[in-house]
Amino acid sequence: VLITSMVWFAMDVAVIMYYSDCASGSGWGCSRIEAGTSPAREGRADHHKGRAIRNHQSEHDDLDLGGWHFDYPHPGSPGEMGKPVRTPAGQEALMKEKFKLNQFNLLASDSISLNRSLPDVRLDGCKSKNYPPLMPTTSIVIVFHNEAWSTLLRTVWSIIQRSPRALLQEILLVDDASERDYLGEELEQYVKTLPVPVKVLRTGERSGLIRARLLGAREVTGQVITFLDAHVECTEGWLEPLLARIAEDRTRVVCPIIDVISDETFEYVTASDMTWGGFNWKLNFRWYRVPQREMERRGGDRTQPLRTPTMAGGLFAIDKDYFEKIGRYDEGMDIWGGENLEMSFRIWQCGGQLEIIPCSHVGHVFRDKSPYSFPGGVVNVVMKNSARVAEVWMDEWRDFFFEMNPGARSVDYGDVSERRKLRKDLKCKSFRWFLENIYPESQMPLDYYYLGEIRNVETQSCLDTLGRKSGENLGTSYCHGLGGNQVFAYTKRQQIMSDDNCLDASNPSGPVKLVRCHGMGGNQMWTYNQADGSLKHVNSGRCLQKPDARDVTLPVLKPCDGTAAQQWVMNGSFKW
Ligand code: LR7
Ligand code: MN
Repeated sequence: VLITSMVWFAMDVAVIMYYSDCASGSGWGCSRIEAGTSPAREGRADHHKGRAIRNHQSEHDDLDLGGWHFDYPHPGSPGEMGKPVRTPAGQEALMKEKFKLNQFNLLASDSISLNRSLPDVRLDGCKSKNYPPLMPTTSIVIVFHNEAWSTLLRTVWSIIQRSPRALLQEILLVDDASERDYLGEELEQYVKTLPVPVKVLRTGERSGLIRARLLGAREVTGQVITFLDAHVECTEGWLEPLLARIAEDRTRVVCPIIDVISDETFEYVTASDMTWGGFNWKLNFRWYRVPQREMERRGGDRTQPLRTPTMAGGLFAIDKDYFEKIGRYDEGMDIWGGENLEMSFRIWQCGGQLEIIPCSHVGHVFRDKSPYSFPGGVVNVVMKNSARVAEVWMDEWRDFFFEMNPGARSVDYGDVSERRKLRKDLKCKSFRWFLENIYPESQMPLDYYYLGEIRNVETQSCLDTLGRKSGENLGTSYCHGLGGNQVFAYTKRQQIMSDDNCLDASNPSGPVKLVRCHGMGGNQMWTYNQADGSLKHVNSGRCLQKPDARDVTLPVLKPCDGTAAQQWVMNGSFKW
């Protein structure tokens, strides 16, 4: 073991030195790898300067870049060091047209070299960390549907450039039935010229990212599977801290900090290390600020792993055997969505740990819209996947999802008995355990009396957030019975919640507002009297009343008088 680990160590150091040498511009001259098109297509094979030219350290087999050599960073080339790319004057129309292909600025992406340089964005404390000499190897699985050439290959090149060769077993590209010619034979030829093993696998028919990843995972020969989206860029030192956490404990599932690559300019922008993953009542994944208690658990050290309730889903590493043991993915999920929450809940509830590793940074092209089709319709697909998550993992808290999306009740979400069996076989803990121990800050209250619409007896209108945000006024409107903005929970802590927000009145004669729930009582405490239907604001002693003539959508606080205007019905199952 000692000998092996020494060899490993030596290789790592050599590899890391090699790459940082290149990054600092010293050593060998390096050529820029053109982005927009594959060398094969445009006959630019000159970037591949012949296999005979090997690098200075060619005696180390693991350092052989197969004849590729870099001029690095590439002076004068767009986007170097993660800088934004400006669209040249006169190209705006073309830019707009090409944007539609992938919902990002393809013109910009195509102008940036495939092996562009990036800043080292890590905290200083990360740069001096020592990692175990013996670490598992990883296979990287990247699934894609109609991905652009330049973003896909820049993903691959960023891995090649910035991963210690000894740790990188292979890259598996899983094509999920793309309809673009260059992703066919041409891609297969291109990857053969790369200095690391890259395989192209194909699903044959559109199976969605979840089943495409399952296909990739089956072919993995490394000890760890690292999943990445197909439009990312890995930065200096991204891989070692991920694998180190798994080397210590194979039940850890680890994510990098996901930085932002602008969909407009391809600028590399670092994301906050103070956010983690949560979810709302609709079961959308959302970023939230890391609470103080987690900062304290880490002793205020921002380089320490963060125990996140959920993950975004696209970028994470997991031990291969653990992936199998914990139930891979839910094969019943289609196209996109939900699988990230499913895996997050499953990991925590079944004894694993989910972490964000702040020393690992990978950029991702975030976009506003999805560029591809969703066979079956985007709403149905995502609702189906989320319904499966709710049904299998969330126990009674599944009601939050179904109240918000009454339509999901009639979606055919298929058979979940296998997944429920998995939960039982693995002796997984309850969703209550998850909320109590992992995510006490969750928007889903632990104990609540009521969940549903709140209707005024006189007007027969319902309280409605009208889709407003924190800090804005509460509204009312015609009761539509469609959930969403008319769903409220009355909690054991006497809050009236709607997703992230609570009804809050800081001024007894002012409007009732929606404010982020703080859980400290105060202006967010209400007493509901089931017998007379009154909703009393505790601090002011006033009662919630239907809107008056001045603003017909704005409920008001008035001295309690027991009239129908102050009577509210919480209809349905009221749990006292
Ligand atoms: O049918 C499909 N087949 C595919 O192969 C649909 C998609 N895909 C591929 C696609 O080409 C891409 O490489 O799957 C990958 C993810 O799809 P994106 O990039 O269109 O979606 P996204 O970035 O919004 O996806 C986020 O949420 C998804 C929920 O299913 C997945 O978990 C993605 O991996 C996830 N991406 C990230 O976590 C990156 C950070 C985004 C955030 C927050
Ligand atoms: Mn993505």
